[in-house]
Parts: sequence; C-alpha cells; structure tokens
Amino acid sequence: MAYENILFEVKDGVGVLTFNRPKALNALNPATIEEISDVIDRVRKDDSVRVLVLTGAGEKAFVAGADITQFPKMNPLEARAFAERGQDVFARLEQLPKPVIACCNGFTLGGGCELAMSCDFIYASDKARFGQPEINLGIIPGFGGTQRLSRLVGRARAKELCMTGEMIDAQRAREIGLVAKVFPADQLLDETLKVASQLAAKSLVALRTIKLVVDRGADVDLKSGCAIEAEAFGASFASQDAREGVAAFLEKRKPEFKGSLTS
Ligand code: CO8
Repeated sequence: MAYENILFEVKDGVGVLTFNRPKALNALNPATIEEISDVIDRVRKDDSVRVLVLTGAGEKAFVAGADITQFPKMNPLEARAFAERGQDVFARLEQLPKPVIACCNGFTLGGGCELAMSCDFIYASDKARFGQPEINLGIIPGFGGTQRLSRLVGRARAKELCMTGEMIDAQRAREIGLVAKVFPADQLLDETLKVASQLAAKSLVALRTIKLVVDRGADVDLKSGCAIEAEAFGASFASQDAREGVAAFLEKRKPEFKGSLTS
C-alpha cells in the first residue's frame, strides 16, 4: 500500500510511523486510519520490526483528532461506522504483540489522544497538550476515549476531561498517569528512540508476554490476574530466550535474544 498521510520507516528493529498532514495538525481522516491498519499488519508479520513508535510531523501536533472537515459529510450511520472502524484498528494496535510507544510531540487531542492511549505508554514533549475536546463540537469521543481514559486516570478525572473539553499540559498529564515521561521538545524523539532501541534488544517473546498479561489482567480480579501471570511465567521458561538470558547472566556476558514470534 502506498501511503499518502503517513511515513513509515524501519531502522535497527524500530519502526517509526509519522503522521504527516501537518497543515491539518495531522488529523485522522478515513484514509489515514486505513494506512495505520496496513502498518499494523506489516509490523505483526515482520519480526525485523521489534518495536513501533508513533509520532507526528511538524512542530505543533502529534494528532489533533479526527478530521473535522469530514464530519458534515457523514450521517449518523456513517459516523458510527467510522467510529467502529477506528476502534477496531486501535484495538489491533493495542493487541500488537510488540511494544508500541506514542511519542507525543504536540497537540494530542480527541482521536489523537485515543490513539496515544492505545499504545503501551506515552512519552510527551513539554509542549504537548492532551484532551478530549469533542464536547465543544457537541459530540463525544468515538475511538475508545471514554473507556481507555477512565481506565488510565480514573472515572472522575475522565469524566471531567471529557465533559469540560479542557486541554492539559504534559506535566499534568504525567501527574494523572496518562503520560509516562516528559522530555524537552528538542530531545523527545531521540529519548524515545533510545528506549525503543533498548526494548528492541530484549526478548520479543517476554515483551509480548508482559503486554498480554498486563492487558488481560486489567479486565479481571487480582486472583485471576495472578493466575494468568503464573501460567505465563511458567510458559516463559520454555523459550530459547529464557535459556539464553539465564545462561548469559551466569556466564557474565550480554544476552543475545533471538526468539521469534513467527517461527
Ligand atoms: N480536523 C481537521 N482540521 C484540523 C483539526 C482537526 N481535528 N485540527 C486542526 N485542524 C486544522 C485547522 O482547521 C487549521 O486549518 P487551516 O489552516 O486550513 O485553517 C490547521 O489545522 C491549523 O489549526 P489552527 O489554525 O486551529 O491552529 P491553532 O494553533 O490556532 O489551534 C488547536 C490548534 C487548538 C489544536 C485547534 O486546531 C483545534 O481546536 N483543533 C480541533 C481539535 C479537536 O476538536 N479535536 C477533536 C476532533 S473530534 C474527534 O477526534 C473524534 C474522534 C472520534 C471520531 C469518531 C468518528 C466520527
């Protein structure tokens, strides 16, 4: 698939997807959603991509939401279909068996915030702004925002953000648990890529298992979650990477993790 709205490149095991409609603050039109979907399929199949980073082109925005210019053309059924398609693609991003980092370099609003929350964690520039401003358009979040935001920051804070449409800065987003780390704007991408490279050198099998266990555990009670963990912990001992990691420690050398998800 040829991309018109995004850029995608892979270097040293790290895939970088850059939203590239800076004149529209990287707003998500239907074509962009399909391009994200295509990248997800590629990354899922290709073990040479071990980590995925999402970021925005230009100085101002990660993604400033769904493309509002499309809304007047949509009837309620089409709006629901667009919301469902976005939700489906974001769910597949969330379930990608590899680490996905949102590198939020500016406005991260509406569908952009929903997209960032579908990643494993969010790094933000000190200039980034977060929010669910749909209320100001007389509508509500539609790409999973009401659900993921309340799970991340609690129901009351989620309702406050969705009801007021308030934009918060990166520091506040970190305080409430939406953002993992904040970096000066000119260092954000380098710092994110540094962490992505560190993850790319780790066991892909173990990373996949951590993601699966944390996400599955979030929907069940503690006892059931710990049972899922114990099963997965046992299974993790069977991997080639586990043998290599333990042997490397005992032999006082750096491990070389070669485990694959596809073979
Ligand atoms: N869609 C389309 N164009 C946009 C968007 C957007 N979401 N955001 C900004 N743009 C465009 C502007 O229209 C402007 O275009 P132009 O230069 O042609 O006039 C250009 O980007 C630059 O923007 P501004 O001049 O407005 O820049 P400012 O620095 O003054 O303001 C803001 C930046 C505060 C980010 C402002 O642009 C803004 O409020 N944008 C809209 C943010 C928003 O409301 N986002 C939520 C959209 S709704 C949504 O995401 C729902 C998701 C679920 C959808 C479900 C399916 C229906």
